[in-house]
Amino acid sequence: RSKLSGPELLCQIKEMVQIVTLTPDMEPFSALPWASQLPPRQITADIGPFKTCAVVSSAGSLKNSGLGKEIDAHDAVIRFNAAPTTGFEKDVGSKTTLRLINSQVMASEDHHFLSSSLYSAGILVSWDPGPYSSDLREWFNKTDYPIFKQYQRYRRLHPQQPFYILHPRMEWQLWQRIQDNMVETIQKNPPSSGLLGTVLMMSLCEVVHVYEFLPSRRKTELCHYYQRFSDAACTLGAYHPLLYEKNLVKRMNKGSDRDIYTHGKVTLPGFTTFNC
Ligand code: NCC
Repeated sequence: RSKLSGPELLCQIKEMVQIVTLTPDMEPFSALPWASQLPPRQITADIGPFKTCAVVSSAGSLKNSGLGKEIDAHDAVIRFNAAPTTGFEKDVGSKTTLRLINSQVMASEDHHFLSSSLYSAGILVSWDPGPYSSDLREWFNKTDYPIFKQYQRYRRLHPQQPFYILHPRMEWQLWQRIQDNMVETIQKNPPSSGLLGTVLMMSLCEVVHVYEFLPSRRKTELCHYYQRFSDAACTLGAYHPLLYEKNLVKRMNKGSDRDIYTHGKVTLPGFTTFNC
């Protein structure tokens, strides 16, 4: 199989990965009393389009980056899971337009998802590793973590905050792009929140700058910029096909290698800005 060029890869992702969020009319949710808590419209119909967007990975290499001002200068900023801004503004900025969270964060006791103010800024988007079939009924009967129970609780406590759930098909369509562009057979585990959020932003923005997903010269074994825990698997991946995700993003990068080295910065074009 021949290796696709950057533009070909961008087209594959644009055409083969659908950004879909759950809506109240979808089965089996439509039959459930809490379906009305789901946003009636697709996230892509409600939000944006934005001119410039920043994707802020949670990598330890953001520490001492001084990228805060540059990140905040974007029209929209997406952050992940429990990544804070308070106390880290100089390096990661303070603007949070969207926060993409995995279902583990919603369910685990130590994140205090229902009560922590960390989650009250911006628009929430959540996801849970669904079955490869992407069948909603099958997923509903066997989620990885209790995403729906926690969603209902959160919505009751914060009814005004927009909160979307990604259709699990997106995970697997994106996973398929990774697999089809790699020689090795990769594990059937969904892509990381970082890559899911990057593709989500490509559908909402004209230009997407991704920070410290491809590590800069500050590359470190420190897992997160906000924690003292070290593990190289955070950057290279264990459960998620992270190394392969990064390889793909590197190939799609429109910016310079210098930007990666100094800023950990990748530039990706929004889906509306190119034709296939
Ligand atoms: O660590 P996590 O991700 O929250 O990081 C968000 C995204 O930033 C990118 N990243 C992070 C650290 C690093 N050194 N390099 C990076 O490139 C990745 O793209 C990552 O997705 C997740 O993807 O949801 C993940 O979540 C954590 C964990 O569930 C949450 O942080 C909540 O504590 C997972 N860790 C564990 O399960 C122990 C992690 O594997 C993936």
